[in-house]
Amino acid sequence: MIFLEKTFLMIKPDGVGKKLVGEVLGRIERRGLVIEEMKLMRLDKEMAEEHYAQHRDQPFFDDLINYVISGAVVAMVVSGKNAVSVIRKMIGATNPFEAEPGTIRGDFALDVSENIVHGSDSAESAKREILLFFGE
Ligand code: D4T
Repeated sequence: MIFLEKTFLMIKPDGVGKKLVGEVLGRIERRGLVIEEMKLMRLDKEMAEEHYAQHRDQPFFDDLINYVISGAVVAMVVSGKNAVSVIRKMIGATNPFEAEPGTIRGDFALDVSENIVHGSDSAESAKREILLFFGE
């Protein structure tokens, strides 16, 4: 089934710090997806905890929050055919050791906590994350 859908993508502080914003945007555009909304911003602790609420009980939660508030991020809404799963495939596996070459993490990351980008894992997550970041 083909769904025309929206997803949320965030270039994390290490992606911005490594000057990979243009690289990530280029991949999204060349794939034929559309950047609907985008902003460079800094997350505060409250927003970061809300975004990662499902991981609240994980041992890596505090490190994850401190990392994601440590620098600027680029938040965006991306649309296109099956945008949620297409973006997840373009990002690659959470563990960069398992991310295939050709994926963003497979090409640019070697650390499970600092892994360049976040993409919504389902249409429901996308809706929640777009509401949190863009209020719509
Ligand atoms: P995000 O949500 O950032 O796109 O990553 P994933 O969707 O690919 O992975 P996730 O939700 O399972 O993990 C969220 C976030 O936590 C970091 N993390 C994860 C970590 O620091 N240590 C770990 O052991 C795991 C599993 C990385 C991504």
